[in-house]
Amino acid sequence: GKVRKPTSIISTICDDRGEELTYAGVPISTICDEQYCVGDVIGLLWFKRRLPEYASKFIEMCLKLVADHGPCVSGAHNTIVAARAGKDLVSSLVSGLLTIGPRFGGAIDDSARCFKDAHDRKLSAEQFVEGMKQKGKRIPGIGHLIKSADDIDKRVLLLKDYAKKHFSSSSYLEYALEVEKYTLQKANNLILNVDGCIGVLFLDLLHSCGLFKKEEIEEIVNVGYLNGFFIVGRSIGLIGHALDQKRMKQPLYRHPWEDVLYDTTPADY
Ligand code: Q5B
Repeated sequence: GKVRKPTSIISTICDDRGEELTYAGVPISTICDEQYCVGDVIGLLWFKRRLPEYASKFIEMCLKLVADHGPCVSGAHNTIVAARAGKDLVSSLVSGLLTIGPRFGGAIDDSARCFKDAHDRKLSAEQFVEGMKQKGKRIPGIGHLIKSADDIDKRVLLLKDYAKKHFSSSSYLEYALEVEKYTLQKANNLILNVDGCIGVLFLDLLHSCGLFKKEEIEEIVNVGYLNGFFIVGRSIGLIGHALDQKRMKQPLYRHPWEDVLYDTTPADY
């Protein structure tokens, strides 16, 4: 019989060989005719299935809410500096994207992992928080540089409200809110932040929508899909910042001397 030559690449999300491109088996004409939204397309290309409308809308809500948070955050700052150094759009964009990580915007996957583990092991909020402290680790998804219990992050409120209206279970969110109650006793800014809220709400969505087996949820959390929402969403704002600087023909940026503490005392080894 015929012997199939082993291929160098396996791809399971889209097929461009036929007359019409398909995303997870759905032709792009259907995607346009039936007005799939960007959340639906993410459902097909990341999760390989059609998500229910409320789930696709939730993804879009995450993208919209993280699209920008002003010029002062790490990502926008880097993008602005790169654009003002004359770099092209893609270089300015990636310069900002590369700041996304455990402290800034990229805490969604780790917060889902940590809260899932603590919730599933039925740790109390105190056991979880103090356990992380003993390990010398910060809780991903907790804390914010400018938002606090007195200056509530509207994005988090909107996400929580959406889940309350549309999700059939919010057990991970409720657990995270217990943790927040505990951390707020330590400091006013140790809130459940936007990364943490997206992380735990996505756990609730995956568990309650009835489309994912337990092993699939484990895989999604372990592989790390969820920072993708911040990366895609914030790209919209970072591109905006790069174009803004170019439109205004802003000159090369140089940080002012007076904002640097020059302490050049030789190290005392
Ligand atoms: N402490 C966010 O730190 C920040 C603690 C904690 C336990 C924690 C910090 C943190 C986890 C990472 C995370 C996502 C660096 C944030 C985002 C998107 C954004 C950004 C924007 C946007 C802030 C003071 C005391 C110390 C610490 C303790 C702090 N965090 N303990 N778990 N998580 N969070 N990142 O305020 O006893 O004095 O030593 O790493 O979730 O990135 O808008 O800016 O849209 O762009 O500088 O919203 O929380 O706190 O370092 O002065 O610490 O609090 O151990 O205790 P801060 P520090 P002690 S959302």
